[in-house]
Amino acid sequence: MKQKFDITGMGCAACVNRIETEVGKLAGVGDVNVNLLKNSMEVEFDEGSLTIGAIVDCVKGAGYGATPVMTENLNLGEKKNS
Ligand SMILES: [Cu+2]
Repeated sequence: MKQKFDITGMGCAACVNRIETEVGKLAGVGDVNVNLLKNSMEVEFDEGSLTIGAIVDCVKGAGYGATPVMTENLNLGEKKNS
């Protein structure tokens, strides 16, 4: 599956490299894409061998913050009053 994360604490391209390297080491990760300008990360991984929480922990271990972004596939059940 593909999951997007909001990343905090990045300051330069070295931060991007560091996160991509660390997350890329996780078993089950297929592709990691970090965007410095958008402060976001997209990870493609095998949900059978890795959890979103483990990815968040990995980013935190590297010294940054990560929050999973809900995609349009996930209905949070929020309704707007009209
Ligand atoms: Cu940096």
